[in-house]
Amino acid sequence: MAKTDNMAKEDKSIGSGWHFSPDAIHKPAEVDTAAPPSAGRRSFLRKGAAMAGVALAGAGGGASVAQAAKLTVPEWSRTMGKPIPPTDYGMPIEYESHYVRTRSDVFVNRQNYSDWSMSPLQKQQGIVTPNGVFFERHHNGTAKIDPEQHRLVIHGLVKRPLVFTMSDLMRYPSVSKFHFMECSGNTLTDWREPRSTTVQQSHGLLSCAQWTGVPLAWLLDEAGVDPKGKWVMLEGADGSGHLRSIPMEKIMDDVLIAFGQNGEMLRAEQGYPIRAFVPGWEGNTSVKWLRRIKVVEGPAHVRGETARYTDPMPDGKWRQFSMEMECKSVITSPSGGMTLRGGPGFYEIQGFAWSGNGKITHVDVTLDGGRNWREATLEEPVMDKCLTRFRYRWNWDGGPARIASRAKDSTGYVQPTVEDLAREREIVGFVQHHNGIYPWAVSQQGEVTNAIG
Ligand SMILES: Nc1nc2c(c(=O)[nH]1)N[C@H]1C(S)=C(S)[C@@H](COP(=O)(O)O)O[C@H]1N2
Ligand SMILES: [Mo]
Repeated sequence: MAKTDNMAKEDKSIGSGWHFSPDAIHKPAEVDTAAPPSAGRRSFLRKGAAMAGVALAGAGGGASVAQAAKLTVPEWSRTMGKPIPPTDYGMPIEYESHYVRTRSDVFVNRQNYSDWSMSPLQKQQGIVTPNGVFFERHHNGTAKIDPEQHRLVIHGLVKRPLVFTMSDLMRYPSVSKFHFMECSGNTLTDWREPRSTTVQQSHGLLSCAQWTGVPLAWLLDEAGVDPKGKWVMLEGADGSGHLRSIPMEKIMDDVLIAFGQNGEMLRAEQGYPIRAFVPGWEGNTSVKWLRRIKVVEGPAHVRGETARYTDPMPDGKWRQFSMEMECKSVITSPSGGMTLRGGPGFYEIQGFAWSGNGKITHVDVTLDGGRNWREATLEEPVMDKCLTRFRYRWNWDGGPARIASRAKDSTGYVQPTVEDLAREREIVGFVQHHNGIYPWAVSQQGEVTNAIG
C-alpha cells in the first residue's frame, strides 16, 4: 500500500469524525456554556449545528456559497473510479490504515508467542469490532489448521462418544448472537498508577462480534450426558494445549461451538476452524482451535485453574473459577492520548459498557472526578452480554476536568471503584479482573491523560 502524508500524521484530535483533516475542526460559533446539556434536546442540537461546519455567513447565492466553501471540482470527480475486479476481499482505504491492533507497550515481552494484541477501541464505530482488529491472546501463537483434517471429539461421561468433521458440524442447525469477549487480564496494568497512555492499551483486550455456531447443549444431547457428568473440559489443538473446565449448567445455558464471526468464518487468530464461545465469561474459557470436549464429574484443576486465572484474596488464599466478567465501562472518547482541539465547547463523550451477567441498564458520567454524576444515553441495541455504546453531550468549559463512567447491569450490580475492589481482594501487582471505574484527566490545554490511581 502506498504511504501518503495523511497516513503518516495521524490526527488524534476529537470533535470531528475525521482523522485526516485537522482544518475541519471548528470552534463552535455560539455555545451557551451556562446552559446545562439537559437544557432541552432541540435547543442543544440547534447550538450543535454550528459545530458541524463554518456558518456560510454573507454567502447569498449558490455560487458564492460554493466559493466560500471552496467547492471546486476535484480530481476524483473528473476521472474514472477503480473498476471492480472479478473477485476480491475488500480492505479499508489507505487513509484509515492507522486503525490497527497493537501489542502491549506496557509490558516488555521478549517473544510474541504467548502474547496479546489490543483492539483500538477509541477508533471503533458502533458496537461490533471488525475482525481485522479483534483483540488477540495466544499462549503459543496462532495455529494454522486445515479444516479438512480437523476433528472435534466429544467423550467422557456420555452414552455415545462422537467425532465430527467440520462439514458434519456445519449440517447442524445454528444460531447467531452478539456478545463481547474480554480477557480476564484486561486493564491489569493500570490498578494503582497510570501505566497505559491510551484506552487501547488499558482496555483493548476487549472486542465484540456476532458469533455463529451450534449450541454445545445440542451436541451433548446427541451424545447423551451421564447424570454424573457435571463439568465439561474444553481443549484446544494449538501447541499450548489450552484447557479449561466449565460447569455443565453454563454449557447447557449458552455455550456455542462457534465457526462464524461477523459474517465470515473465524479468523485464524480467533480459533479457525472452530472455537468454544462462552458468553460473558473470561476470554480464556472460550477455547480456540477446539478439538476435544470431555464430560467429567468435577473440575480438572489444570494449570489454567491453579497457577493461572486465580485471584489473590486478603486472607492469603487464592480464588479459583472467577469466570464471570463483571459489569464494567470506560470512556473511549475523549480518552488518553487525545486532545480536545478547538478549545471550550461541545464534545460528545462516548464509551462502552458491558456485563457478563446481563444487560446494561444505566450508565452515569462524571466530569468532576466522581463528585457529581449525570445520566448518559444508551444507544440501541442494548443486548445481553454485549458491548453497549453510551453517549453524553458535554459542553466543556475549558477548565481541568476528570471524566469517568459508571455502569449498572440488569442484576442491579454497580461498577465499583478500585478502592471498593481493594476492600474485597488483594491488589498486588498485575492482578486480573479489574472492572473498576476508570478516570481520564482533561487539562486546560485539552490534553487527555490516564488518571487512574
Ligand atoms: N486454544 C487456545 N484457546 C484460547 C487461548 C489460547 O492461547 N489457546 N487463549 C485464551 C485467552 S487467554 C483469551 S483472552 C481468548 C482470546 O480470544 P481472541 O484471541 O479470539 O480474542 O482466547 C482463549 N482461548
Ligand atoms: Mo485471556
